[in-house]
Amino acid sequence: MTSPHRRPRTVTLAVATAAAALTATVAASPAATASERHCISDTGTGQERCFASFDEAIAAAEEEIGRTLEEQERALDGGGASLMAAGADVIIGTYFEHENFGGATFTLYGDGLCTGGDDTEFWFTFPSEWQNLVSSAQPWASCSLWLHSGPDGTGDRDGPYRENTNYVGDHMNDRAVSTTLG
Ligand SMILES: [Ca+2]
Repeated sequence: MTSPHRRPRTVTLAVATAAAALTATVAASPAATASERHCISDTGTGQERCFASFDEAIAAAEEEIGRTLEEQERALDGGGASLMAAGADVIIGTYFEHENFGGATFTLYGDGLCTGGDDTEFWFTFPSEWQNLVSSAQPWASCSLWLHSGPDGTGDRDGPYRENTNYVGDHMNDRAVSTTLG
């Protein structure tokens, strides 16, 4: 045991400094927390738009694909043949910040009519502010969703999430950097 009193003192100072830094950050940008963001992105272009509510985000995604979620669901119930023939865009899935579909949301849309099998048909790397955040997921169309700890579908993965998943599981919770779709 050499100088038992030094270490705890150092730790206390570090914590105090971190707390001060956190206070300063919060004071500087009170409205910019990730939990207030509801974003949509095109899988092809990666172009992202964000809104204040999930409803607004979904409405914008519906406008992008030219069809409401309800209409999409009806088309998919019929086997999706009409969508596939038209080369239509679909709303693919939503990724949530918290368990039970809570917090900030990130919704993907694009020409992603998947077979729902085990093969990866395409991947998408989340924008940096959406990485290491996802805790629940909801597929809207025919794609199975996987989550990966690395970019471009690399690293550890978990899935497939084929149904509404209120918790992605301990393996990939708050670790996803990219998603693959199949
Ligand atoms: Ca989370």
